[in-house]
Amino acid sequence: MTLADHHTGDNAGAGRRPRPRIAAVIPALDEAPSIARVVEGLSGQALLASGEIIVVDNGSTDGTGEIARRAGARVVREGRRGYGYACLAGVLAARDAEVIVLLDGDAADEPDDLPRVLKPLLEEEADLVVGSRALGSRARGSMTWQQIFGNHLAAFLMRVLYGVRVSDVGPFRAIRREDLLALEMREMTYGWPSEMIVKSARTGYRYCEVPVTYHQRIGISKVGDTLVGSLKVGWRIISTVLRYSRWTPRKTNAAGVHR
Ligand SMILES: Nc1nc2c(ncn2[C@@H]2O[C@H](COP(=O)(O)OP(=O)(O)OP(=O)(O)O)[C@@H](O)[C@H]2O)c(=O)[nH]1
Ligand SMILES: [Mg+2]
Repeated sequence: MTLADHHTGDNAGAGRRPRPRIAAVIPALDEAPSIARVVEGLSGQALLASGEIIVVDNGSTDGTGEIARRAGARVVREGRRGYGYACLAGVLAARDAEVIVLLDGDAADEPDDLPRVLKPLLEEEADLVVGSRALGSRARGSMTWQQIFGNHLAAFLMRVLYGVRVSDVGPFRAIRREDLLALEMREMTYGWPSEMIVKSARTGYRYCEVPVTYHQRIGISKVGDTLVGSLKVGWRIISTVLRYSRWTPRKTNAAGVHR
C-alpha cells in the first residue's frame, strides 16, 4: 500500500487528494549524540505516520546506526563516504515512498518544520521545496562565516546562472522521489544539495523556499572549522553550480509526465 490515510480524512494537500507516502531520509556520519533526538522528533510528525524514517549510516564508528534503530528508524548502511552517497542510498532504499524529505542527523534542522517543508509539494504548488534559514532563523554560531559566505555565493550564482530565486542552499528539503531520480545525481559529496537545485531548475521543476529554523548542531562538525576544510567544501559547492549551467535532462519525463 503506497497511498495511505485517504479514509481517515487526514489529507494534507488541497482538496481530497490522498496523501502520498513520505520517507524522511537522514544521512548520518558519527552522529551518536544527536541522532535519537532527530528520529524521535520526526516520529511525532503526523505526516510521517504512514511513512518511514530512514537513517543512512555512512560508516559511523560511534554506534549511530544502533542508536537510530533503537529510536525507531530503519537503518540503511552506505560504505562509500560522502554526503551525496548517503542521501542517494536512503532515496534508493525508500522504494515505497512517493515523496522524500531530506534533513541532517546533527539536530541542526527542526523536525517541527516538516509540515511547512512538505506543504507546497503536497499541495502540488512546487516540485522542489527547500527550507531557507535566511527566510527563517539561524541560531548564533550554527554556521561559520565561511559557510555563510559560501552559501550566499552559491545562492547568488544560482540566481544569475539558472534564474532560480534561492536565498539559502539548506539541507532540509522535499521532492518527489521519481523527480529526484530523474535528475540522475552525480555529486556524491558536498555538491549534492546544489546539484539538486540547479538540475531541478534546468528540468523546469517549480522551486519554492519556506522559512525554517536552524539550531546549533549537536556533536562535532564533519566539515571542520579549518579554513582549508571550508575552502574545499566551498569550492565543491561552487564548482557544482558552475558545472551544470548547460545541463539538460536526458529524459523528458521529469517535468511533464505525471502533471
Ligand atoms: N560531512 C559529512 N557528513 C556526512 C557524511 N555522510 C553523512 N553525513 C551526514 O550529513 C549531514 C550533514 O553533515 P554536516 O557535518 O552536518 O555538514 P554541515 O551541516 O554542512 O556542517 P556542520 O553541521 O557545521 O558540521 C550530517 O547528518 C552528517 O552526519 C560524510 O561523508 N561527510
Ligand atoms: Mg550540520
